[in-house]
Amino acid sequence: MVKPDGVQRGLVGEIVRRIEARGYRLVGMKMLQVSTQLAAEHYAEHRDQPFFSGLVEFITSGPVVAMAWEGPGVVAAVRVLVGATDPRQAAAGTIRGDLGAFLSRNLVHASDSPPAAERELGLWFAAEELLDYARGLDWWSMAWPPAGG
Ligand code: FUP
Repeated sequence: MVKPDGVQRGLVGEIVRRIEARGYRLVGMKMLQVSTQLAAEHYAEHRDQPFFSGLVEFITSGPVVAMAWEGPGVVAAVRVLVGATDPRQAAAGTIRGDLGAFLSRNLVHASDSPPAAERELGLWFAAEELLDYARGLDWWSMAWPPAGG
């Protein structure tokens, strides 16, 4: 997801480009104004944290762009592309390391495990909003990897 700071800063295209260029397939995408209820469900694991109310306030402060990406190893690979939670600690070359500002304005959210991705896709998308299709590119970028690759 591109968070409100990414939308406000005009970085939606740059963020999509980086994941797309990595070879993964975009299978769902929408812009929405997040409700307090969806924000609270999404961040349920942080409910008892002191930063929870600020997190909900931020994520509901303006439109976000929610995305679903598909391909082998996509969850772990996108976490690598995104970088460490705090942009000041994130490696150069990552989305947060190159473009992020600070911890509570870190541009993007990415699911941290396949089960989390399943849960979050269920929260953010209706089944019919996730598309099943193939691209010619997939043979080169993500399907049939060579042994060990
Ligand atoms: P990440 O999975 O990298 O997005 O990070 P977390 O799920 O651990 O945290 C979710 C969001 O909470 C972060 F994007 C930023 C915010 N956060 C704070 O504002 N303060 C903290 O101390 C930790 C996280």
